[in-house]
Amino acid sequence: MKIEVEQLGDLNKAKEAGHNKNFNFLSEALTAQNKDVTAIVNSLAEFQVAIPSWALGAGGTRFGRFGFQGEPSNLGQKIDDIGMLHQLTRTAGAVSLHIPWDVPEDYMAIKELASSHNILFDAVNSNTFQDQANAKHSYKFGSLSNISKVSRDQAIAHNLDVVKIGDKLGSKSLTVWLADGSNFPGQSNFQDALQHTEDSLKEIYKGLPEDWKLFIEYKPYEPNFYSTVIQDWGTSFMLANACGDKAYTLVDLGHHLPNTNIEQIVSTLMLKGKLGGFHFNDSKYGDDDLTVGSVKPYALFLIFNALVYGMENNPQNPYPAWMIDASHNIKDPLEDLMQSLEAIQEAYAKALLVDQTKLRDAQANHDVVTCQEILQNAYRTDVRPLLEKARLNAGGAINPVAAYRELEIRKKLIQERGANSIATGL
Ligand code: AOS
Ligand code: ZN
Ligand code: ZN
Repeated sequence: MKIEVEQLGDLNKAKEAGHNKNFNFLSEALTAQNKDVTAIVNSLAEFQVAIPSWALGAGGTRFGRFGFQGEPSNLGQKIDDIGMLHQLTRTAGAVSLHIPWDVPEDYMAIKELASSHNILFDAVNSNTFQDQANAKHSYKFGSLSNISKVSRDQAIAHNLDVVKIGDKLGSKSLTVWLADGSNFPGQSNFQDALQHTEDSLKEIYKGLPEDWKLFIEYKPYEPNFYSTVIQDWGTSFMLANACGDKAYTLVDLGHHLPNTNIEQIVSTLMLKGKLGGFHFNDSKYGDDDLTVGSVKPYALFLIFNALVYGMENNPQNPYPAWMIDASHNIKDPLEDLMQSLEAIQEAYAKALLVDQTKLRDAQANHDVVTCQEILQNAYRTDVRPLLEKARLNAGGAINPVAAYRELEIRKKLIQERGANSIATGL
């Protein structure tokens, strides 16, 4: 399945007049507000989000999985799917591999395939939340936190293997997400579990190449429902500090209890130079992994406002690694990912419109109403023509979802791969 440049050009031609009209109108309005439209469009074009190798299938829940036809059944096909997403959106220029679900068989071939699509290898993800086939020791009662040293050592060794695999592909970071915790009060000793986790992470950290980063993800509950060892950003931050300069906290938007002020967490971490990675999704209740921006777009904008502020004012914080961590359940995974990418770019563009100087002044004058006006003026602007322009400049589609449908890509994937191909993933 390959989209020809001419095909895309023809689709864009049909939409170009409408796009130009909307873009010129918006551009004039923003220029009148002293906004540098070209700079914003360039920032949007530069913003790239990694696609996880487990997100190209339909996903599902523990109650069942309704497959989507034409799913990629091997890593090469997954990278092809991401390449296609990238060609249409120009925003998906990286893949985040899950090990062991997506260990390359032929490293050279996979690297070549990725580079033919202009796809980089972002953070690699380890998996100590399942027992792998032929595993000697079980993670039923934890991995890096396990009371038994042999299980901990096995989990440490797995993470170091993942680093080796990532290193061969050009990845520069390892993401550790632990399911470790307990299901019932009294089941585990909180202090021992935390201490074991810290010691194990330090072992992994020791094995990191000099130019690598370690991202420590937190989550309040699930799959353990009474306690989770790395339950919140504070625990992750503490562990990252215990490891050293190359260790950072990773924020996943779905990993907070309802109504948590995530933008404040982002600000705190960036001030301290410890926000390393970011997983985008949306949720109504918990770690729902819904399409980005589908439930709480204003919250996403406020989070982006904190991210933009941090990127502009916190040189102590590295440029964060962005990834979509969503599940699609009943949607075509590729269409869903395009909707997520659009929502991310939209929130980013709106955050770039916030007049930070005026906001500072209004804050200094305790003009609370103006503070809110500044944020909401930015949020209420329809920025989609800016996104279209960024894509068009880079050779992408004015409207990716429409192009995907007009080109009948899913139909062609089913013809190529068959109706029953199933992708590995969550
Ligand atoms: C789990 O809830 C986390 O969001 C992880 O980031 C991720 O989905 C998992 O580690 C898959 O590898
Ligand atoms: Zn995540
Ligand atoms: Zn999650």
